[in-house]
Amino acid sequence: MTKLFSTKMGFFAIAVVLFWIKTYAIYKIEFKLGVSGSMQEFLLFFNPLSTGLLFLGLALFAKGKRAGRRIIILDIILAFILYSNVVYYRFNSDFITVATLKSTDNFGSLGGSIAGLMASHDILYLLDIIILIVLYNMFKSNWSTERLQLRKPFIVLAAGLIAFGVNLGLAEQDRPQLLERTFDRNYLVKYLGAYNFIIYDAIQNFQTSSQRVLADSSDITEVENYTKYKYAEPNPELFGTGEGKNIIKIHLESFQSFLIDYELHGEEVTPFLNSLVHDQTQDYTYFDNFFHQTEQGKTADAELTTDTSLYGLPQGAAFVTKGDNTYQALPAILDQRQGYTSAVFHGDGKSFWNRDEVYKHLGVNEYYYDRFYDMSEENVINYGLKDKPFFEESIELLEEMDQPFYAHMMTLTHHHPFILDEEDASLAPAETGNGTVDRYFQTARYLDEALEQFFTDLKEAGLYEDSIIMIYGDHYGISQNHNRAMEEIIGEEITPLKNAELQRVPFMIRIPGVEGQGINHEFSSLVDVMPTLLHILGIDAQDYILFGTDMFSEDHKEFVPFRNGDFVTDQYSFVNGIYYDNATKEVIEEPTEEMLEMKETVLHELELSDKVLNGDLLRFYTPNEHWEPVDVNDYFYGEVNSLDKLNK
Ligand code: GP9
Ligand code: MN
Repeated sequence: MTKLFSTKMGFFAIAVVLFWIKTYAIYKIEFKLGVSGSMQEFLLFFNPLSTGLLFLGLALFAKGKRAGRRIIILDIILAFILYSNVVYYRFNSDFITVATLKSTDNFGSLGGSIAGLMASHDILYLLDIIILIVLYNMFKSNWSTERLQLRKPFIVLAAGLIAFGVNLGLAEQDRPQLLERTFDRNYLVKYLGAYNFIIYDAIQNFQTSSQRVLADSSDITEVENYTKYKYAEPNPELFGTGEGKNIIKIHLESFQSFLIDYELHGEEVTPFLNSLVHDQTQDYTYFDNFFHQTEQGKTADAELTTDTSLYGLPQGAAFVTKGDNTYQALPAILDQRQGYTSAVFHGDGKSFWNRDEVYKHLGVNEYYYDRFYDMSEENVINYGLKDKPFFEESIELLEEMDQPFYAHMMTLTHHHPFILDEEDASLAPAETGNGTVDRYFQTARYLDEALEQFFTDLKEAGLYEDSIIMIYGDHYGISQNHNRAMEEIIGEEITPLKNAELQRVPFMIRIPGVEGQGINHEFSSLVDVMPTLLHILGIDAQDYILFGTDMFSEDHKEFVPFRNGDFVTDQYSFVNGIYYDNATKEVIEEPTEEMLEMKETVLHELELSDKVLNGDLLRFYTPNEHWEPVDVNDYFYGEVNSLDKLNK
């Protein structure tokens, strides 16, 4: 033993092992990372190793005893960083990011109670450093004053890089596109570790800031000219009909329109939703040519687009990479113009898709996430809370809200890989032999049942009759990887055009006191939701930078850009560089001038939307005299605080 400690490399090895054990212990004790499966468990254990080798290894370049001292100093710095996260997490259930450091309120909200967040057992987190200091003092006299042979520190760093490479490779295998799409800070920490997350976050922040710095106030003019030109006048019959009404916006996870009226084993899959579509007495208008436009940000893109009428980005989720931007979103506008209180309800962790940060920028007043719900084992499946308990428990929260409210209910169970507990399945799976596709119908049925119950509860609570009810599907659930099975389901070959057609998601709306139109065939999309709703509430959409247009307007523009530049119109579609006739499904060999122009318009529109997000251009724009920039310090999402408010 003495011999081992007495060498510098021995001391270094002990420092790495202690660092490794401590970091892993802190992960297990302090953070709720949602680790499931042996691979994730292994990666959680494995990920501190590369950090230990790479960072502590830097000290090995120093001469003599100094190397030992540097190991200790670096270890203290790493410990300080991790411990700051521990304290922050105890209050915020989230990790520190550059964005949170920039917004002082995140620390202000600790209310000087950092000391209160420290626990007596925390002293144990210093144990490794104390051990190192003791060992250093015992053995430093044995160390030569020379530098190590240069090869040794390089070998250590190379080993650190290899460990990191293996870590990243396995993480990407378990969670493809982890770095590209980000998902959740919890995921990055779980897979790559708290330290690598900091580096990742810093790089991402740097990229975002540099794009932002290059933009200036003249850039918004081009965008404003375009959106003002595209703007569609409100439909006078509907303008203002919903003013001051509560709005209940229901997000149907992964729900594609082909499910509507689909029959499996001779049964309707979603009888309740079908009844809203077909029963004229229920006063719904169902848009059967409505499309999603999401990309990698999936749910987050759908949320962004419906609340801001901007497109998601071609890569990553704007909710994450542009979470710190200025937005002029529905929740803030409705609050400022008509005194609405907004809330999002979702049975998943609060930081997924960076919601706990970006919602502040959208002006969301209340955010009810997993901690507000009973997350006991029988209530949870897949990503989080099952839809039935989700809706059941949300009613109580809804009843307590100040009115008028804008409530966004986000379902979750009908999400890939579409799993249900046996007792929740009331429909047998399909029989294509492709598990994902076969189960898709079962979770859709479960969602349909949950929704039906929710409507009954809303009626009982007196919240249904006089509320605007808006229902939309966020994006596809069945990707092109399942084309073979899907062909069996729809009884048709899935051509590129058919695949574009399958990107239809439902959109339906009921305005109290206004007769529903039944089925409306207008070609429309997520980007149109915000201007439509603004007009229903009697707020002219013209002042705002919105890429969509009012779906009820005579001038509504019937083209739907997809995020990759493809698009569909009411007459023809452009997919993978080819124009198709919607009616005949034939390729259009010689596209007209108008068709070619439409392609340019779509690309231009997407480019302008990207400019808004990348340059954070809305910070330069004042829509009208009603607009007050959102101050993120006015918003706080936490169990304690919000429950207190509720109790009051
Ligand atoms: C996660 C949930 C699903 O909270 O909203 O997101 P998705 O994977 O659909 O983007
Ligand atoms: Mn989704």
